[in-house]
Amino acid sequence: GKQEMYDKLRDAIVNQDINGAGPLVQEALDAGLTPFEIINDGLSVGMKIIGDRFEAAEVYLPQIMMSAKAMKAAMEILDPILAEDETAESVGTCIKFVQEGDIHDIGHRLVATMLGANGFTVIDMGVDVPNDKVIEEVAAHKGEKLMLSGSALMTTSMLGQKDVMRLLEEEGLRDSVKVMFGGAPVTDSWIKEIGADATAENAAEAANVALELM
Ligand code: HCB
Repeated sequence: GKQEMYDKLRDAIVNQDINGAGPLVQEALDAGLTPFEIINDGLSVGMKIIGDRFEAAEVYLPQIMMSAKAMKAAMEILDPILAEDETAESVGTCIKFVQEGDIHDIGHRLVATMLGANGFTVIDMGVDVPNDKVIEEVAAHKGEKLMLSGSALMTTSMLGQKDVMRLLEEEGLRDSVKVMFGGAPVTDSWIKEIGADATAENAAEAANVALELM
């Protein structure tokens, strides 16, 4: 059944099955699972487990990197399918980036994929993006239905989010854009403190929150 397939997908990430992840995703699609189910109930569960094990010092960086590669291989199958699903009419533009000093891009990519699949036109600025570049991009899209989604996975890089908010105010851009920040260290109280609009626990929730904000 479905749960069995979810477990296999989860294990492909946990067990760093770089060669097997892609074919397994194809098998899941052929069995009728949706890309959303594959990501939310399978792959992401595996990534969460590997993250927790890393924090408990049960696995080390090389293993994490292999899990990340397996995740990438899986998403290479899903990304084009999710892109096809995009509705003709865009619900808004989303500028998506990872904070300067931070190269963690797995969650960032998942959120970008989900937003794209939910009708957003996503501008993916990638990782390690300096704040002045982010502000420039926001300014370039002023007047559009606009959303900014930033990720930070480290407590250090998260501090840069506060600066983004300050710069938006200074440049008179705050009212032109909705701001959603995420990443493991980001909390509701942090969002309140820096004056952003929202956060989300995972990619599926991020899409819902983003749609509500628009
Ligand atoms: Co990295 N790393 N890492 N790492 N890494 C973390 C983040 C630590 C927490 C692990 C730890 O030490 N406990 C830690 C940060 C400590 C801290 O500051 N509190 C850390 C560190 C320190 C480092 C290095 C410095 C190396 C080291 O340990 N010495 C180095 C940093 C390099 C740099 O950025 N300059 C480093 C490197 C790596 C890699 C390369 C091995 C690998 C990244 C591979 C890649 O991304 N391509 C990696 C990984 C994988 C992790 C952990 C294990 C998992 C992160 C992850 O991918 N999670 C992580 C531990 C952890 O987080 N538990 C560890 C899975 C995704 C799906 O979740 O939270 O990213 P997510 O995203 C979610 C969610 O947050 C939300 O939706 C996403 C999808 O569901 N979301 C948003 C995310 N962005 C959003 C934006 C929105 O608008 C809304 C929602």
